Amino acid sequence: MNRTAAWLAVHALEKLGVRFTFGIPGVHNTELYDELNNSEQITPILVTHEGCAAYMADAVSRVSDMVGTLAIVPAAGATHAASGIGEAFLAGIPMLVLAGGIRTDVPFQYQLHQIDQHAFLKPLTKATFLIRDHKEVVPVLYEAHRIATSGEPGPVFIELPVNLQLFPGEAGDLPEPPARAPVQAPAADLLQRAAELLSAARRPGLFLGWGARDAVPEAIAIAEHLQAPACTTLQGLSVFPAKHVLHTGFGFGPSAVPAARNAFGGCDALLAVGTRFSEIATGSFGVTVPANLVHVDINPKVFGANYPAAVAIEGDAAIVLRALLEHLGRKGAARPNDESLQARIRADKRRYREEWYAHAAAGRVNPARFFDALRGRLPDDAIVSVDDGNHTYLTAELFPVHQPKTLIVPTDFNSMGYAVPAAIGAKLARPEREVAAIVGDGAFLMTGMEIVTAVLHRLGIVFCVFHDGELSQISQAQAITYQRAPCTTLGALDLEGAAAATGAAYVRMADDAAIDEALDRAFAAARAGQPVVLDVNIDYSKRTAFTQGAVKTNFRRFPLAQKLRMALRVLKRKVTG
Ligand SMILES: Cc1ncc(C[n+]2csc(CCOP(=O)(O)OP(=O)(O)O)c2C)c(N)n1
Ligand SMILES: [Mg+2]
Repeated sequence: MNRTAAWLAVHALEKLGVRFTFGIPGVHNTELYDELNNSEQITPILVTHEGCAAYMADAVSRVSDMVGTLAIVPAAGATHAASGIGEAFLAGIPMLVLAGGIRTDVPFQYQLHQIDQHAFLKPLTKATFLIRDHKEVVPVLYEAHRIATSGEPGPVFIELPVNLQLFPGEAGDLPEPPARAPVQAPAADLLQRAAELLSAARRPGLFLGWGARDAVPEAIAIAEHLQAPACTTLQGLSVFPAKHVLHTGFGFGPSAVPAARNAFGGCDALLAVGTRFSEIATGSFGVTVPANLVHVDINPKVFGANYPAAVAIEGDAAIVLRALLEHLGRKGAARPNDESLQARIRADKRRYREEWYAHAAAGRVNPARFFDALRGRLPDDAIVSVDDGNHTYLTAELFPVHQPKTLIVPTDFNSMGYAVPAAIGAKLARPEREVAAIVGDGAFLMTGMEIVTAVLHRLGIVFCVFHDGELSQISQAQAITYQRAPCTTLGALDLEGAAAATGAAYVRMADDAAIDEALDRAFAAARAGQPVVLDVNIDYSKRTAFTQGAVKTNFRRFPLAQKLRMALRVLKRKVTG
């Protein structure tokens, strides 16, 4: 079959179930865009910046069964997209990054956009491919998709030289996408040992990451069987329903919310699923992990990386947990309802909220009241994207999440600018769902103009901008450590102007009294297909449990001489200003 590589690539993407690509055309991929434009299945979405394209693609993968796909120009497109590719890489999110490539059929150097894209993207991707021949296009895209979606998922980069896109060539017979390889069953002896450890424990607990997102019923069944409290990582906030009596919240060490801190106090066996015990998940490695750690993950490299596991089980979370539940059942009946544990969790949660309500700052929006009202307006299956900053931890601690994959958040790569484009990607992938973004004003300045894309496609999303005038997550830590906060005060941001500039509606929420009416107006507009900038005059004067815990944990780990030096600096500055 004689075809251009542009045609072949679109054919393969269609076969792989892709419905959207994200990016910006340029001379190295206009041929590809012409074929995308011909496709009945795929809509190419034009973005304002390729970083946003990557965040959108990431969100598509996180909230649906599709694999988020980029169609970008080489070099400048790839470097712009790199933040979103890196986010997906460290978060285990599948992505296809399809970039044009310089001509391979001419002898010239210093071509436009000529860099070694593979060297650049190697540390941010699971694999990179340079297509050399028309025959390779379809099989390479299938292989890229297989790699992106198998094991711990991640981004895969494919460079499609422009000459192959422009000129037809012999492609041979086109294959169908290969069937997925069957997932290995976990070893029975490991399951047996894990079941022994967990059922013998006095106070077992569950720690769940994003890797457990497709194993929620199994995780619930195990928590109930053992009457074990269940906490989550930040990325995994949605993998255990906050409504459940055994749900304790984000984290379990000194940086965790009180319900989790107390419930995991004497934890003597931990079942950790789909988490790598990375820095944020562990509150800067401040957690105390019991020797009896049962660690389940699809990526064996994570075992023992930070905390030794008594039993490490490699495999798909749902399959392993299903089998583990069976082994637990053989060890004995489910434990009776632990009323006192459940009552303590309930009381701790209530007290923590009351602490937040009590911290009232006149003329500002109380974060707990804001999240109460937001949760009250959103159905459980609504999707919320979050950015990176103080608002992230407020969301983690105060916004209950009830269904898997309904809260998406940048975590280990920790890229500001995620929430606005991610909400757009999520709404495109799941138009039937309500979608909101929680974004700091600093992060909004990075990618907020992408709202023009939401307006263009009539995507009714409420972008809740926590407008405090600062890069608060950093300025709070600076205030503690340095008694001053250089370079974290933002210039004045006119959000009404930003809304007008992008074509979004604008709603201001000045204080607690305005919460209900502002949310009603914002969601009414969004339900009619109108993107909305919700300007939240948020009160940031109370610190989250996470920020307090993480600052303390890091400080404690400094060498004594450095602790003294820093403490003296703080004292001196307190006196001299
Ligand atoms: C791309 C990038 N640059 C810098 C940082 C460091 N950083 C982490 S949180 C934060 C503050 C974010 O400010 P804002 O968006 O206003 O959110 P707030 O903390 O005020 O809620 C910064 C600067 C980062 N994570 N990512
Ligand atoms: Mg801010």
